[in-house]
This record gives sequence, C-alpha cells and structure tokens, in this order.
Amino acid sequence: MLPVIAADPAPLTFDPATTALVIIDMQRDFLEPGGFGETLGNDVTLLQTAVPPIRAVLAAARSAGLLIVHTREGHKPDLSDAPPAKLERGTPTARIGAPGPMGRILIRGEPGHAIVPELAPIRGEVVIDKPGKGAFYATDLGAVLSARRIATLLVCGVTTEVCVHTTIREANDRGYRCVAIGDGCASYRPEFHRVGLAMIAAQGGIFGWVSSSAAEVEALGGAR
Ligand code: C5J
Repeated sequence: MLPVIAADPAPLTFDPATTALVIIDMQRDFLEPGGFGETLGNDVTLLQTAVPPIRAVLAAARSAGLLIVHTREGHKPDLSDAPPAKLERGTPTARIGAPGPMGRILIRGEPGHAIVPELAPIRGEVVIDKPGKGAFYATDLGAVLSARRIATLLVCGVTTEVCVHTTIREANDRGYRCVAIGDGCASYRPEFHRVGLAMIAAQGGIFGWVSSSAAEVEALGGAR
C-alpha cells in the first residue's frame, strides 16, 4: 500500500519511487551573518528554525531512497547571468558580487554560496545551481525530474515566500504535486511565512499541500 502524508487541505497518497525531496537554498549566504540575506537588512537567525526539521526529513528521505535535490541561488563570477534589475535593486550594505566575510556575495564557488554543513549534500544527490528565485528557471531541474519520472515534490527551504514559493508555483504549473514542509521553511518575515504557506493550501490546494516534518517523517518511515 502506498504511504499517505497528513497535509492541508487533505491527506496525500504518494509513491516514493516518483517522489523527490527538494531543499531550496539552505546556503550560508542566507542563513549566516555576513551573507546576502544580511546585506539586505535581515535578521538571518530567523532562518535557523528550518534546519532541524529539514535534517529530520532529509534523513528519512535518504533511508526511503527518495531522489534528493538541493538548490543554490547564486551567480557566475563574471555576473553574466545576473540581470541588472537584480544587481541594482535596493540599498544593500554590499551588492551581489561585492566582497564579504564569506567571499563575494551570492557568487558560485564562494564560501557563502555553500549549503550549511548540517544539510550538506552527499554523493548521488542532485545539486541545482540557479540564477533566479524559481528552481526551474534557467536550470536542468525539469529534465532531471522527467528522467526519474518524478510526479510529487516535497519542498522545503528558504525563504518561504520567495524561492520556495516561486519554485512551487513553477512546479505546480508543470503538473507536479507539491507538498510544502511547513516547519522546514522559514522567512525573515514570520508573517510572510505564515501567509505564504496559507496561500499554497487555500482554495482546495491552489498550489499544492502543506504538511510538517513530523508528518513527512512518519509517512516516509512507512515507505521503507
Ligand atoms: C531570496 C531565496 N530571498 N532563496 N532568495 O532572495 O528565497
């Protein structure tokens, strides 16, 4: 019998063979002082709440043999994939590409671009580098998922209303069933986190489902 995840607006039956865990942008640049998130004036400690729940789901997903995808937002060192509209926006303390305590801000290969050590990818897991907010834009994520016949995405990471939301919207339009892991997502703005999750499950699940790490771990435990 296929496992079922307790979720809002309704329980969801899923096939582990066609389900992927997608972990969005759990990078030092967003979670640690001195990175991109802090240059924008954010309290980066707020994102730490997502780490233990993601760790728990990641361990369960690894045991259950799910496809695991990690994404990283960032740009090429020459900034050729960073549109001026993104580079020039706002009044950060340091712009994308400028030097910082973790290397150049939001640049691939720099220490700040790395995934936090607690959630570091292991051999065989997919790492998608993306220049935008959505994980499908200008990446081969769609091809990776098609090759594995993936139909359901368990999505977590940061930030809820920006890269997690954009990715779920992109995936929903592409026909994937998306389950946001509520406590495995976080935002610099707690109200945006709360409303962002509510928007996903509203109207009968207009973008997908919202679940929790405990519910996912339980469902994945039954999938082994
Ligand atoms: C942002 C992201 N917030 N990963 N990126 O700029 O959500």
